[in-house]
Amino acid sequence: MAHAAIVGTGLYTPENSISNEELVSSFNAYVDAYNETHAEAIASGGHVPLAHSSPDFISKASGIQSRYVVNKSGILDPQRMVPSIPERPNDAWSIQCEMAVAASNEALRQAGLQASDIDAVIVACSNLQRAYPAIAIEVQDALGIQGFAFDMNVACSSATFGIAQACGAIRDGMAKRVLMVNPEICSGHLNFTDRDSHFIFGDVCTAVIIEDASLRESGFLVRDTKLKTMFSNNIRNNFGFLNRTDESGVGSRDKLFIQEGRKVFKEVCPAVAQLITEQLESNTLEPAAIKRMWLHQANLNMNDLIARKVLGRTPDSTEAPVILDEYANTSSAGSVIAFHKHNQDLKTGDLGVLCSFGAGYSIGSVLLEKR
Ligand code: CO8
Repeated sequence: MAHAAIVGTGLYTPENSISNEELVSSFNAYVDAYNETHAEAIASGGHVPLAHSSPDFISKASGIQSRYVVNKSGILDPQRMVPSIPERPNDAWSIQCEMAVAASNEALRQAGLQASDIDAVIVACSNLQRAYPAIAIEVQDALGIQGFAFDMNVACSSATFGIAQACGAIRDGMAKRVLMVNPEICSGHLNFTDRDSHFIFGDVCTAVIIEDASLRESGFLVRDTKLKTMFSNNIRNNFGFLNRTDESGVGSRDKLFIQEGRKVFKEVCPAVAQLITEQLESNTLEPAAIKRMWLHQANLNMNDLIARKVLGRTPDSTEAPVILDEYANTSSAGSVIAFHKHNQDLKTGDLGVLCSFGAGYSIGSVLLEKR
């Protein structure tokens, strides 16, 4: 059976970045306007006043300093608080396709491949802009790729689960090379008027090319993949095609991202550390054998805790690189950005773990060996 290797990665970063200060300033203007509009109801106890957000809280609680977004003006307009992304005609590339093509072209260049060398495309991300036709089939067409394509969604774990599916397709002989892309437009599903979560997410796209390992000696061999899911309502998004069929007036907030952040933190960290530890044990590896952990980028304190639990000591910044300070949580793309930016110094035989975790709950861990 064929083994698979990662032979190229690509990253598309939107031009616009929003600092914590900019985000909080527009949020607080929204809060002031809301409280003024509802002053009478607030005074009579009929309305709870909204509280200001704070850049200090955001950086301390999450490690996030800024985020890239597809559209900045709509998010920062206190009257709007929603990105402005005009719908495109059906004969134009969708925005997710456009981001995917940009990231994929970099991955193809890095791998020294042409689009015609790819046999399958997987678009794996937490928010797909339409039900069908699949964004992956649009990307396949835009790049001129033969073979087959499909979309999949495992929220923050979409990329690691996507890599596992690509490895499976290669092992089964369905493809020699798979392009796996993560166009994440998290700002479209984020409630920018919600103090608890308005700072969490950013937009980006990553691409990974997974190839039959017998085709070259370089890249990162996929030594093992381990996937796990456990049902939880603590991270949830109820947006869907049945929304229009309910006329009971259930609040629109519920149709965006919601979470119990504290519970997520408490429940997910030990589960991730356990899964990675089990993966190392089943591969007869000591934690000390791991040179790098490219972890999901949701929260700096979470990553510190997971890395400490796995390694049994505090990791240095090169062992568990951080990109969420600049990018925020980009859902499935986060660990791939960390991998893309921080793998060039590894030497032949070095081992690393690419690991994601998030809604579901879902956890995906890919054990990689530099060739
Ligand atoms: N400014 C100032 N104060 C604030 C703010 C704010 N913005 N927000 C909350 N506070 C206050 C609270 O009111 C609270 O005050 P008090 O103690 O007086 O009650 C205090 O700060 C502490 O609040 P929390 O307990 O909520 O704060 P935490 O320390 O827990 O930090 C975090 C909040 C950062 C959210 C943290 O809990 C966390 O990161 N948890 C893990 C979250 C996580 O990893 N989630 C993964 C979700 S992503 C995923 O799976 C993919 C989803 C698909 C993407 C969808 C795109 C939109």
